Amino acid sequence: MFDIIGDIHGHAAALERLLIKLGYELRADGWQQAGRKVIFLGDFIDRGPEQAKTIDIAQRMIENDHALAVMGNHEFNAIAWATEDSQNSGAFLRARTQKNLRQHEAFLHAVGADSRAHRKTIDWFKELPLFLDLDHIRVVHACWHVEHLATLKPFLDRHAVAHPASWTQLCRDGTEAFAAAETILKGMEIPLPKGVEFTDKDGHIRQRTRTHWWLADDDLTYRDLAMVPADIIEQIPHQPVPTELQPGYDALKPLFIGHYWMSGTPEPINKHIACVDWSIAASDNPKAKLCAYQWDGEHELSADNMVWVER
Ligand SMILES: [Mn+2]
Repeated sequence: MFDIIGDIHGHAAALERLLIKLGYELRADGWQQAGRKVIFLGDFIDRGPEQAKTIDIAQRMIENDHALAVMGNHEFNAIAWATEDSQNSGAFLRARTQKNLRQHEAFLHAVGADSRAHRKTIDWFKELPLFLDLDHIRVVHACWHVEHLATLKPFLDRHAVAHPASWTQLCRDGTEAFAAAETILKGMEIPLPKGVEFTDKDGHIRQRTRTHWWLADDDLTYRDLAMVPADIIEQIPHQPVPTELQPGYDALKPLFIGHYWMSGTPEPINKHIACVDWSIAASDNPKAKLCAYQWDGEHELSADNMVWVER
């Protein structure tokens, strides 16, 4: 049985408290519990204070068969930051701009930029599967999108990127492979109807919105589907959304996702999907939580199985 743990972002102390709460013990070969395994949802790094330690804990659990993991968008970005673009000499797959550096510099500091430890960590990130489709549950960082998963398939071996050369394609904006990796790791974005835009909290004008991608219904409107802050939702019109922009979720197996910085009291999104990211790295939230879902084989998910610690 599995304990699915959400985005950690370098909060190793909270991770250890959560593992204890879930019944894991620290032994010579890492944290473990007979009969159970952890599944990490990705986003081990960026933002938090103990990123190297977080990686160490997860890596040892995985190596000793006490855990599985999928990749988060922060690991994907870390790979792209560290990987030279084979088609543009001197450039990297993620542009080394000031903005991208700011997002990533705590990690670079933690491992030592361009050090051996950095390279080893990136090699480990590259081995992480982009999703898991197990016998009874599914796991992906942000969005289970059947067509995008199919697009990624030729690049993968046991759900991890098979060939080093594939990173160039997966990171090339404008390709189908890039759109697929973006969507499953960062969630689905759709264009708003023609002429509709909104201003986000940073003052940027947006013509696209993140979505509650798991919803699907003939009557759904852009306002139903848009995932924007409460003070912005009124700017999104109640206009029907074309059904091809609603992947929905088939609910054949329970699905676990992270990524969405939930707040409030942890509970599943619905009977078939639980988001286990409760914003441990949100510095402005005194109730920031690291959360897990204790899965015991049930087909319908329950709020009773959400377990968490506060920062
Ligand atoms: Mn994320």
